[in-house]
Amino acid sequence: MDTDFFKDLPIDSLLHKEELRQKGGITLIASENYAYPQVLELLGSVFSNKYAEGYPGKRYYAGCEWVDQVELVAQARCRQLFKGDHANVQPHSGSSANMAVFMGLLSVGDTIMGMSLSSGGHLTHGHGVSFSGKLYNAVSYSVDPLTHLIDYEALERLVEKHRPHLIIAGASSYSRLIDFKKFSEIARSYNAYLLADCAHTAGLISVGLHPPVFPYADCMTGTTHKTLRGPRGGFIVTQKKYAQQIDRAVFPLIQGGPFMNVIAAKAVSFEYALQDDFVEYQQQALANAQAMVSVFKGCGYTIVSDGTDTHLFVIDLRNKGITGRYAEHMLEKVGIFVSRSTVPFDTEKPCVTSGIRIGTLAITARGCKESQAEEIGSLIDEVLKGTFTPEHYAVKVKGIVKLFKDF
Ligand code: DSN
Repeated sequence: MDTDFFKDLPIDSLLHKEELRQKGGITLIASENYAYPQVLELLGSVFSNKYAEGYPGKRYYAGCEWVDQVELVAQARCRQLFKGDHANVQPHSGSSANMAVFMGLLSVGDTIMGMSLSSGGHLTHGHGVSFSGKLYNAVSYSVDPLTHLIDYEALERLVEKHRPHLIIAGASSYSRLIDFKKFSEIARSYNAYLLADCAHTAGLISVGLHPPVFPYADCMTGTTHKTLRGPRGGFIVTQKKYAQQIDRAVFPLIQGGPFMNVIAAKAVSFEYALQDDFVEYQQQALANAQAMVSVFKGCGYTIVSDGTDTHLFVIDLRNKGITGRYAEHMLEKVGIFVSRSTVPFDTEKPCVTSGIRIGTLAITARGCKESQAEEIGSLIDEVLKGTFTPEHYAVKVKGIVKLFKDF
């Protein structure tokens, strides 16, 4: 086959359609963002061709001179960003980063304690369908039933009862700040490790809009494709004393060859996050989320925890008589993309749910300010009321998107 002229027509056409979908719609999926152009370029670069099992200076392949330097730069920037002693930038995802921490610090069968899925936790925080619930004895803590906030006293009572070896502080759909200092005081009192899962909050933490992880946690995990606008991937930052255990857990215990193209792209996203103006992007994402929350409250929606301190929030739709799955579907039909989400103590199945999670990272990357965020909030309310046809609302979506920056 002549690779110069080969064009895979079905895939090429799907790529084109996906690009149109992303450009023509309003993405409010809290875990998605538009990667920087340099990130996309590096993902398709020759770094993708290189095998580099091992770590800089200790590889199992020849020809790693340049990728070694790439990884060292990525590690240094990651350490600087989160003020930790040691960084591992090889995890393929946030889930693998969490797995490496468990495998590095614990023995199979040990007790872990994380936030329950319906309160906002992640599958890897001990859910029964994930390795975390299958290999470890998982106990969950929930948020307070009235405030939907973490109740640190209740958490401590649970820790006292179950004596976990590791506590996870962090979430996928908890919209409030997490007090890592308080978590660490509890963890220290009961001789437990503290893992801060900052998959969603990494960018906010890096600019000081969220309380810091270090020196409180033993390990921090994160992802680069959400607040950091980098490639799809994970990373771990640890205190020095765990460096070797964590590195060995990532490779060779759970992963093989690192994705050097992704690591190069991670390095670029870390560098962007180290720039002075990165704080403005994070502040705008936060302001947009808060502006939308005000609109939804004005339209009679219930917001889990009554607001947000981050780029995301969850709407409890039970008083509107619709499920999260229905809302997600109605919005998708008009070109607005959100994800259904459980709400605290949800009685619906995780595939149905009683809520939707909304995040403002992607619209902020496209230049959206508070007034547009409010307009989008009002439009979502109209779509969910369903007075007019989806076509009617799709035209309104196009009108909003026309004012967005390209990406
Ligand atoms: N699935 C991601 C999210 O949507 O939050 C977390 O891994």
